[in-house]
This record gives sequence, C-alpha cells and structure tokens, in this order.
Amino acid sequence: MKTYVLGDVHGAYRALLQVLERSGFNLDKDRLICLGDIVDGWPDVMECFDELLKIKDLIYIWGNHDDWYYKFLKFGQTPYVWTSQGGDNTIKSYMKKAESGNINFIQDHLALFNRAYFYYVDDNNRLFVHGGFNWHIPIGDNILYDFMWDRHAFETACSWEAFTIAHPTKPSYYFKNYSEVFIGHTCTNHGVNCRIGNTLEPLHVSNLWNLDQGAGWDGKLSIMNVDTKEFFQSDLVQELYPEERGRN
Ligand SMILES: [Mn+2]
Repeated sequence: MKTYVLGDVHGAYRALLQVLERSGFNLDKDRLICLGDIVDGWPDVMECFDELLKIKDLIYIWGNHDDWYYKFLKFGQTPYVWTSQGGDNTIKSYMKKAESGNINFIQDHLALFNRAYFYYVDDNNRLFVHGGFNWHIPIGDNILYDFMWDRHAFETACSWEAFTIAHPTKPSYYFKNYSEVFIGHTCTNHGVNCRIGNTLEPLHVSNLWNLDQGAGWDGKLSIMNVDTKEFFQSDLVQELYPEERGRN
C-alpha cells in the first residue's frame, strides 16, 4: 500500500485521470489523501467525484470550494460569491448528471462530506489540511474557516525558507508540532512569496509541501507519494480543455 496526496482538482477530470495513471495509483490498494477543492473550475466536476469514489481508501479534506458545493447539496444555496468563482460550472455538471435520471449520486456526495476531515493527521504525524491553520493555538481550537481559507501558514513557511537560505548557519524555523504539513489552496504558480518564486511543481518550504499547482486555472494537477516525495503531474490543464479557451 502506498499513500499519495492530491492537489486541488477543480473539475479537471482529464488531468485527474492523467495523474492517477502516471503515478500507477491502485484504486483498490493505495491510499489517496485528497486536499480538497474537487469542484469549481473545469466542467467535469461530477466525473471527478465518480472517479474518486472508486478509491477504497480515500481521505477527503474539506476545501473552501467544496464547502459551497456542500451547502448547495444540503440547503440549495447558490450565493453569487460561489457561482462567480466556478460554482456555475459545478451546478451545470450537477444538473447534467441529475437529468440523466439517477440521482443517487447526491446521497453519495453528502456521505463523502459527512466522512470528510477538516484536517487529518496520519500515523507519521503528518498534517494534511486544505488552506492552512493557526499553529500558535492547539489544532483543535482552529475554526473551519481557517482550515479552508488560511494562507498565512504558507506565507510564513515561505518566509522561514527564505530566512534559512539567507542564514544557512542559523537554526531553521518550521511547524514544530508536525513532521510535515501538506496543503493545497494557494497556487504556487502565482503569488508565492517573491523571495521563493513561483513554480509549477510541488513546492517544499520549511517542513511544508504545497500541492496546488493551479490545476483550476493555467497550471497542472499534482499527485505525490508522501513517503518518497516522488510526484507526477498532468499536462497543462488548459491544453486538456481546448474547447474551454477563454474561461476566466
Ligand atoms: Mn482551490
């Protein structure tokens, strides 16, 4: 059994199939820790759920976009803040599947959210969370909003890394409560702390790994073996969806 971690998919089913195939992921034997944000972005949201639900050992982390989709499933809410940030494509994908007549998938998706984690710590004391967390307080005292939306932990890890590069003989800073931290949410191909620089590959700063390489937009989807750190990526997602050119 191998354990893999997957970055934000954002409806990019074609990219998801590529990384599962390229990594040799075994749907029956391997564990997948999905860092959240399956929905909102590219059009194949329901297909992404169908594929992920084939995985026997799936750990699903709650993302900020998933939270909007969950509230749509549970309460029918369609706030503009959601529909204007990819939710429109998620609703289209949902309607297409619902119109096929079989609506069992709604219960399957709700069941997946019911067993999802706001954060997950594995047997090797590795923390998996969508956005970030406040490491100055006990992890259990964080609120869901921070797990889903925080970027401060990532920005701080970038600053710590820059400090270590500038002062190699001084002690390094890191998240002391965990052996490693894995996050998504903040794309590494845009807006990374300028002293570190943007990248289209999984980014390792301090003892944190960022697996969001911008699959929802103009980047790639990444999957990584959490033990060996070997990673596999999709093609540029825009090239996988040429008919969607102009999506913004
Ligand atoms: Mn995201």
